Amino acid sequence: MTLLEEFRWRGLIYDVINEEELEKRLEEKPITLYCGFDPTADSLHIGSLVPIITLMRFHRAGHRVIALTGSGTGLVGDPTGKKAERSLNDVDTVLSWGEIFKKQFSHFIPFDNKTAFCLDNYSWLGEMKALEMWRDYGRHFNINIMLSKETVKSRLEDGLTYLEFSYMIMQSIDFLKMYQNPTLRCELQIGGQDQWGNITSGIDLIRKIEGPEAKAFALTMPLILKSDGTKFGKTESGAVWLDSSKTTPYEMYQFFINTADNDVISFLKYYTFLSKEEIEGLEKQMKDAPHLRSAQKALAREVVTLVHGDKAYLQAVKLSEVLFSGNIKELNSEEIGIGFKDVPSLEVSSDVNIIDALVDVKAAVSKREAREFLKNGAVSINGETVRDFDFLVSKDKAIDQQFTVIRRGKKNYYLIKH
Ligand code: 383
Repeated sequence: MTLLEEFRWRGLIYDVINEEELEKRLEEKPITLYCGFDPTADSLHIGSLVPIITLMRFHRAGHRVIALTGSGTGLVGDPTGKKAERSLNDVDTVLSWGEIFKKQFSHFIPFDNKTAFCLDNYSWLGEMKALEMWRDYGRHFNINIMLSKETVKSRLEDGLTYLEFSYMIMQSIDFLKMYQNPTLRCELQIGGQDQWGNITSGIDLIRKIEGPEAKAFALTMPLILKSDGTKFGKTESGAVWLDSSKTTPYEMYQFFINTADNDVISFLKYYTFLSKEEIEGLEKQMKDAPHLRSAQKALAREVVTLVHGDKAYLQAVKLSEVLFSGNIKELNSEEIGIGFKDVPSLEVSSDVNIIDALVDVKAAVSKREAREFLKNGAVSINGETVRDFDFLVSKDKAIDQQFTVIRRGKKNYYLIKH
């Protein structure tokens, strides 16, 4: 399989410019390509992961990759897909988020300044004079063409500012600059399908400035859709971030382990480096024994290991098993802090009676209900069923003298912090 054939099999290609030529070009000699990411938050999220992994696939296949942090463009804000103008972030904030992005990229891509580069468009856009922008570049942009791009068209009714309108020009300048740079000679830009208008406008600019013979390519990847039509990448508590202090490895593990059967094979193709044979094997296992969820387990294992490493992955598996079985005693306080990050919790300064604790942490609506739960054996404390109405929730019995985990029924967890 050629690289593009593999991408096609993985469902990674939404659109390509000059597909045949690109196919030939990739087989001939290494190409340089880039993908841009605007620092609009203090971490990359799961939506950035497919383009990052795609850069990794190109790099592993011997091509040269550029992960471009868009601190310059991030100060403007891509109107693509946005219903209204976003609030502008200040320069220091965007630059500091950009630094975080670079750190996160380097976790995935071994930047060596020969085959892999980590650049920031602030280094050229930040210095550009307004007159240069208008005279050298602006004059190549035809308003009619700009207006016909989907991202602009869709915003005309609601109002699009001049600042946002000019975003496309900046992204085009990036492609041109990296194309012109003799050590980079970047010929291909990749991005999600939402980026098509911005990428093709860059190719037009390259042709206008470098001549009609100039060869530049575009490849877009499909937006990830779930088979049930709901948005991918969001959990009840918000986006799935790559920063482990925002989304713990355990939460990411849970996110992927809960992938629907209808989605899991395509996600394995997008998100993992598992081979066609391995993925087809998992597909067969899913058909033969769907209850084992081998495909989901493989997906969660591959992604969590890629993003957070082996140790965090193993801890996430352990947490999942313990939370399922209820053997809370197997956890230490660090694991409890991670596993129970989002459960209802209560801080106490002295020992409390179990019935009061159940009511205070909102595991029961009344003392009467709390007694009922205890009587029925529905309550366990640190993994052991408690029926005694006089049981004391105490620091002494707490895990690492810090946490008491209350479980009510099969799935409801509560945390008492001592
Ligand atoms: C900036 C300067 C460039 C090239 C690209 C950019 C960023 C681009 C953009 N991308 C999105 C982002 O930053 O806004 N204008 O959040 C997302 N990307 C990638 C992918 C995606 C896109 O970072 O589809 C999802 O992740 O292209 O929405 O010279």
